[in-house]
Amino acid sequence: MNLNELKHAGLKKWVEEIAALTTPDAIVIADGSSAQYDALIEETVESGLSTRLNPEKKPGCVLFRSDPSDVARVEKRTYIASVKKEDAGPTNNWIDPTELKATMTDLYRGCMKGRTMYVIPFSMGPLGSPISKIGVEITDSAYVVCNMMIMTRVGTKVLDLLGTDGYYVPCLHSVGKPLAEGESDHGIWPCAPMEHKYISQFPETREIWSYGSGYGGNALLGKKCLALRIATVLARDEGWLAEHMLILKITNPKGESKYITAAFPSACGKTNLAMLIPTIPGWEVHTVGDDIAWMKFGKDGYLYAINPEAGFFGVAPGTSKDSNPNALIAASKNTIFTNVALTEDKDVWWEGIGYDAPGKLIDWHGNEWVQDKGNKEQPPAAHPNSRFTAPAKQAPSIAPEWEDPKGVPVSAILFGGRRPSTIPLVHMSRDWNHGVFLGSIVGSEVTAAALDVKAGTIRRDPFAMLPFCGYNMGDYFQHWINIGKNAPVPEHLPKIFYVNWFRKTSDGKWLWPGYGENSRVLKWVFECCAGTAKTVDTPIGIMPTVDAIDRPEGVTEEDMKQLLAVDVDGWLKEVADIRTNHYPKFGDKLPKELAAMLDVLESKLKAAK
Ligand code: OXD
Ligand code: MN
Repeated sequence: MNLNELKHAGLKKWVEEIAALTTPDAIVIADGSSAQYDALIEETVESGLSTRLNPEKKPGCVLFRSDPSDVARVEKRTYIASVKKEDAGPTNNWIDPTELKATMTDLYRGCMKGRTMYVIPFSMGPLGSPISKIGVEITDSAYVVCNMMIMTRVGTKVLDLLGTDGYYVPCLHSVGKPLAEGESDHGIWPCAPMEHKYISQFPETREIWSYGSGYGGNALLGKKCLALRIATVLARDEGWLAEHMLILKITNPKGESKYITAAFPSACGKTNLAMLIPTIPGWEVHTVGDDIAWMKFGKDGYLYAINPEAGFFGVAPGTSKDSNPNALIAASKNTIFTNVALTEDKDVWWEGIGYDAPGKLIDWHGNEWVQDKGNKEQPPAAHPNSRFTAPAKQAPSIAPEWEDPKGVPVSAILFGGRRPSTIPLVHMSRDWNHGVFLGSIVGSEVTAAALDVKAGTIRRDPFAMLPFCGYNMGDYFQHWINIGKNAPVPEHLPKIFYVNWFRKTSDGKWLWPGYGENSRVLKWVFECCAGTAKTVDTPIGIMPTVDAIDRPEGVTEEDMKQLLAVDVDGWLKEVADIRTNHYPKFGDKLPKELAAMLDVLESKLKAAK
């Protein structure tokens, strides 16, 4: 398909304008066919940009390596360029949109020289769902095109839906490295220096401009940029929720199912929870999505969720037969691996895969690497944020209804993070506003998914949306309060929970085994929704009685008491931190309902002392 076949005049004009600015050697429209995907992958293999994996062990799979500086999202270079600074709020970087566009236009000038420009029409969400949205990404990266073909629904079917004048979100991307005559990419994908990287969202005009990075979260613009940052703005204006949440279905032995969404900061095990294999006999978990949920009220007053994505962009290290066999199977064919290690027989390996490195590897830098088991200082063979991009339908756990255009009705919403102390294994909010309060105070130990935050410290990450909210976070809190206020059937609103799988003893040992054993907590959540759970009212919310959750092997009654204790002093410190460091950031945008909730929590804790 060529440019002249584009029926949408506005789209054709935009593509022509960008081509005039960026001066690519050729323009290709992504038609979504497997022939085109295969040809593009083959080109990257032939040019040395990717390595084809052993077809016996990993059929249809390739490995890409990035520039060592281009391995994660860059929050410092991510901008919400609203007209007024206040509308970006205290948690986002802001640049005046006119100034930012001028700077970026200069960078884009001639930036695709020597490269092909790809035009990718894509749908976030099942084609034609009333909750889905269409975007068009222009990019000069074949890696991006192939990843988008897995992560979203791409091609001519989307153009057909768009018709001659349909609405789409324009998404512009360049790796920011033109090629001179005869020059090539030297086996790693190219990128621009840090000071030239920009991941920009323009919320008023609903545009995305990304420059200088090829990394997924910065370059696959349907994901974090559209499905979260721009979608939060659309959701605010249209009365729905765009959230950093997995969606799972849990089924009890009687065959009754409930849908649960869960928001955890990056790299806190969302993919593992979404694909969990329950350890409780007779219970089942199925996956609807592992990263993003879009939720809208249905006519019956329930919140219905869709997964806007079509694939998993999962963190590889730590993924093993024990931790997540479903992910391993999903990524066993037709998968793009990024920055993992390569074995001699052209298979992949990473730290935490569940077995020792087989012989001599090529690490994520492209150098020889032999495991030195006694050496704790040995740099990893796979980058800690190395990834697999796998089609969602390949997960054995995928729910048959995962692409249902009307979505699935949500019974429970979980919030959580990595908190070694204070926060109990699980508690439930008293009502919607209390649940919004719990979402607003989420905090987590920092991990490797973002480049520019210090690992090991705890940062507040409200709703796990800190890097993903496209407008003022105080207004976003208010939007959540308003969703509760305007619920067509208040008793059909999901119940809200706060979970913490990451409690440690004072000598640093895990108190809770996590993974499949988390099904025991999900069972209690299910029972709360069904009205059959054993509960106790506490100063922090509604909690399970100590015998309400079946204990996994190795967890003693004493451990369980600790996991479910209300640490009054710890919570009072939490309250003080929220009062002095967290909530003041939002100034007069902080909803009064949340300020009141903090006062109530403090007085309940003081009364319990
Ligand atoms: C992700 C992230 O990659 O949250 O999903 O960083
Ligand atoms: Mn994520």
